Amino acid sequence: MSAVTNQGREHATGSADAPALQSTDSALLPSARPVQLVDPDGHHTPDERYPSPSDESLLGAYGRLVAGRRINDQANALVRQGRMAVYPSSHGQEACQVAAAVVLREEDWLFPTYRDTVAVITRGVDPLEVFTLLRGDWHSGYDPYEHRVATQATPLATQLLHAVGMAHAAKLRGESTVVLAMCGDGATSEGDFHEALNFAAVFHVPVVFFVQNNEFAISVPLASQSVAPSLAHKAIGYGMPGERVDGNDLAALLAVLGSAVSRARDGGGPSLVEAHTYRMQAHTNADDATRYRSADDVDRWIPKDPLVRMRSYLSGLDLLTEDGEAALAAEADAIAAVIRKGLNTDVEINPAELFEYVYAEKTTQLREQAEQLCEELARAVEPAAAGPDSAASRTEGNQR
Ligand SMILES: Cc1ncc(C[n+]2csc(CCOP(=O)(O)OP(=O)(O)O)c2C)c(N)n1
Ligand SMILES: [Mg+2]
Repeated sequence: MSAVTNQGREHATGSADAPALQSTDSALLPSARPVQLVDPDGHHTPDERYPSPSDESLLGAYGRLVAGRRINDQANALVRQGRMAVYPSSHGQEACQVAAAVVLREEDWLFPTYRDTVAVITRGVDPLEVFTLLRGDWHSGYDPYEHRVATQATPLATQLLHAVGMAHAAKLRGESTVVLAMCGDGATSEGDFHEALNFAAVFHVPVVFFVQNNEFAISVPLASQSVAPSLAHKAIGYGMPGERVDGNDLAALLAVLGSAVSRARDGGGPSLVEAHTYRMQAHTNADDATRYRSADDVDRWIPKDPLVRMRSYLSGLDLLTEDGEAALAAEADAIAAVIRKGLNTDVEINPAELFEYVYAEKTTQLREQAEQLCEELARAVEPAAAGPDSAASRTEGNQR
């Protein structure tokens, strides 16, 4: 007895006649070593399965890499200056960020995590709208539909299910949309990760799961998170291909993610790509990474920096001159200046907006909470008339 799934694989319904594995199954396994096209010294390391991206696309993506690093540096500075509440930096992971955005077409969708700000900006979202969220004064600073980028998700792995739903809908409508869903190594331990991958595989939807394995989930190292041979190996358990890639090699990322996206667009179904990279900085500004890892561990990753590597590679081919490099740095500085100016401009906050746009119609509890807050705010203002020692006049004094 056997049952046929929508992919045509036959499953035995009795253990006695369990089917033999198909000869193609081992093709679902990832490479023994992460795919690399440019080594840390900037030398080309060809891989017959993945042709190198064109010089033009590499140079274009390198410009985004320079901007991405500058955006991370600027955001960190703004946090220290108290202009932004929190920033999960992708310093050192910028090659993953840039590749995830540039392999997609306009009609595709990107589902990012909280750490993927550079990917969101590379996809075209206005940096100031992105940072509005991280400043903490709006629900989400950008319209997801404008550039087809879902809101950045803080709850781990929830976005993977949303991404699969989006891909499933696109398939039912007969659209050519591909969805790229990002998550971290820690998120692969979530039940939502399992549900998303299983659903995607069974319904054969056009989604690429992109795991940035930066070796930590806050303070938890990967070894305490998973003992799978690699995170990419998890794919075969769902019946989809998994691949591993050097997450600090922009060329390899463009090739591997580009191939996964094309496969999904051509009806090949979902796949999982694991990028091996490293979180060079603390989890966020609220974390002290020196409590759980040594400076030596971090230093070992400095020579693998994605930016330096691509610069050496492109300079070695005479594709990048000093003038070209200076022009890219100036463009990145201009983006940083816009971010700085925007975040140094004080905005009027209306606390009552907290309750708007949560539901089309407010629930009873939400209405009560909104009324309670408005009453409290009004009470804080009323005693102003009572004299110079009142709470309101003290508040006013503090704001000068
Ligand atoms: C469902 C859920 N559980 C726990 C948390 C708390 N939390 C926030 S970030 C994080 C670590 C995630 O690590 P990883 O997925 O590797 O992503 P990274 O921060 O390294 O990019 C945890 C446990 C959360 N945000 N959501
Ligand atoms: Mg991680």
